[in-house]
Amino acid sequence: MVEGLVFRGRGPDNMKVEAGSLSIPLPSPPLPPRASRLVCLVAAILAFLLGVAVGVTLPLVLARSPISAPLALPQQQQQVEDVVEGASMVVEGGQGITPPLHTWAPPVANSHTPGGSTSSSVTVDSVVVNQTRWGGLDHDAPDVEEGAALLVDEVYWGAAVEAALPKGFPDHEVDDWRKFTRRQAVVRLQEGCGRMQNRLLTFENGTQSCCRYRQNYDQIQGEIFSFYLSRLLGLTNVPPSALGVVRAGAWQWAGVGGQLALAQWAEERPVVMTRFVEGLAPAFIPTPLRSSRRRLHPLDVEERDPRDLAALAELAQWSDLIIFDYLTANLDRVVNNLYNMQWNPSMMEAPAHNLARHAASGLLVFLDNESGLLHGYRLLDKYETFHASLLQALCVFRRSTAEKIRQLVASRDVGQRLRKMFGRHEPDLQDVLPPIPDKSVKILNERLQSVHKQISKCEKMYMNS
Ligand SMILES: *[C@@H]1O[C@H](CO)[C@@H](O)[C@H](O)[C@H]1NC(C)=O
Ligand SMILES: *[C@@H]1O[C@H](CO)[C@@H](O)[C@H](O)[C@H]1NC(C)=O
Ligand SMILES: CC(=O)N[C@H]1CO[C@H](CO)[C@@H](O)[C@@H]1O
Repeated sequence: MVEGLVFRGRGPDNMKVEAGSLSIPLPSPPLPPRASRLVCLVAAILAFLLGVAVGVTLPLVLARSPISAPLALPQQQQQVEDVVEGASMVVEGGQGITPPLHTWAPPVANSHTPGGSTSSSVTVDSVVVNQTRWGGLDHDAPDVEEGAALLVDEVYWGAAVEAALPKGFPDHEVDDWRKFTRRQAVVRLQEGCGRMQNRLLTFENGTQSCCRYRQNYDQIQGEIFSFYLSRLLGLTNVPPSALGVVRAGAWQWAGVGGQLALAQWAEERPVVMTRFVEGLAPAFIPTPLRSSRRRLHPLDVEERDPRDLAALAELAQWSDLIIFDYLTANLDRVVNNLYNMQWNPSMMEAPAHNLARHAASGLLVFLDNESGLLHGYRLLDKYETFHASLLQALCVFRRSTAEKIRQLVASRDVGQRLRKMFGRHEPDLQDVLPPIPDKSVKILNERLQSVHKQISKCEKMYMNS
C-alpha cells in the first residue's frame, strides 16, 4: 500500500483516497487509552509517509512530463523507432557508420528528388516537433492505415499505385511499329544512339529510330529476346522494337547506300530498330536502393507520403525493373553503378545508365538491353553477387508481374514462347538471325525460379507477421 502511494500519488486529492483505502479502524467514541495511542502513532507514521511521497513524487512527475509524455504512447514510440531505422538506411555510403541514435531523416524529404540530398538528418528537438505531426494529430498527414492501403496482401502494390502507373507502350503500338518499319524507306543515317556502330535512322515520313548494328549476333539476339521477354512479363517499359536486315540494294535502303558504307554496315546483317522516344529525362536510382543497406520492402513503402502517387508509381516500376534486369542479367543499368561504387561511392547518385524517364507520363523507359540474356549470362561469374543483392533487396512486387513469373516457372516453357514470338513476329528473319540458344534458356529458367523464390520468401515473411 505504501508503495502504491509512492507510485500512484499525483496530488493531495489522490492521496486522500489512497489513505482512505487503508483499512485503519476509525476512532470510535468509547476508546481504551492504549488503542487511542496506537491510532495516534499510525496517524503520525502515515502523515510522515505522505510527506515523503509528496516530496519525492511530485518533483519527479513534474520534471519528467514534458519530454516523456508524448513518447509514452506505444504507437508513437513505434513510429519514432521505424523512422530512426529508416534514417540509418538512407544515410549515404553507410560504410559501417551507424548514425547517432537521435538523428532522423524525414520520410517525405528523403523521397524522390532526383539527386536530392540523402543525408538529411535533424536533432532531437525536431523529432519531437515532427513526430507530433506524424503521430496522427494532423489529419492531413498519412497515418498507418493509409500507408497500408498502398499495398495489398502485404507485398503487392495496391490499386491506387497500379492506377497511377503510366500505360507505357501497349501491344498495338508494338504491332504498328513492326509494320511501320517494314513499309517505310530509310532516308537518313546519323550518328547517335549510344555505341559507335549504332545509328539514328530517319524514315521517309520523318519518324526516327535508334538502330542497333553489331558484328556479332549475340547482342542483337540479346536485345530482341529481352524485348520479347518484357512483353511476356507484361512489362510495357521497353520501347517497341523490330528487326530489320541491312541490304543496300533493297528499296528500303536504296536512298542511303553511301551512308551505309560510311557507317561500315555490312550487307545481310540483322539490326534492331527501336522506336525513338522523345521527351526523355534522366532517371535516378531511388534512395531506398542507393545505400549498401538497400532494400525496397513494405515498410519502405509505408514510410512514403501516400499522396505522392507519382513517386510511388515510379517505385513500382523499379520493382519491375529489378526483376527484369535480374532475369536478363543486364549489366548496363544498376549493376554497373553498384560495381563502380567500389571506387566511386557517389555512383548511386548519378543518373542510371540506359534508363530514362518520360517526363510527361512518368514512364521509366528501359533502354538498350543488348547485354541481356547472352552477353550478361557470360559474365555471371563476375557480377552475380551484384545481381543477387539487388533482387534480395526487393520485397514489394506488382501482382501482375509476380503472376507471370509464377506461370512461367510452372510451365517451364519460356524458351518455346520466346522462339514462337520470334517466328510469328519476324518470319523473314528466321534464316538471318539464330534464335535464343538453349544455354541461355536454361539460365533464364533458373533465374525465373530465383525470382519466384524471392517472391515466395517475401510473402511468407510479411503475410504471416
Ligand atoms: C518538421 O516539421 C516542421 C513543421 O511542420 C517543418 O517545418 C520542418 O521542415 C520539419 N522538419 C523536417 C526535418 O522535416
Ligand atoms: C509516320 O507514320 C506513322 C504510321 O503511319 C504514324 O503513326 C506517324 O505519326 C507518322 N509520323 C509522322 C511524323 O508523320
Ligand atoms: C546500344 C547502346 O546504346 N548500348 C549501351 C549499352 O551500355 C553501354 C554502357 O552503359 C552504353 O554506353 C551503350 O550506349
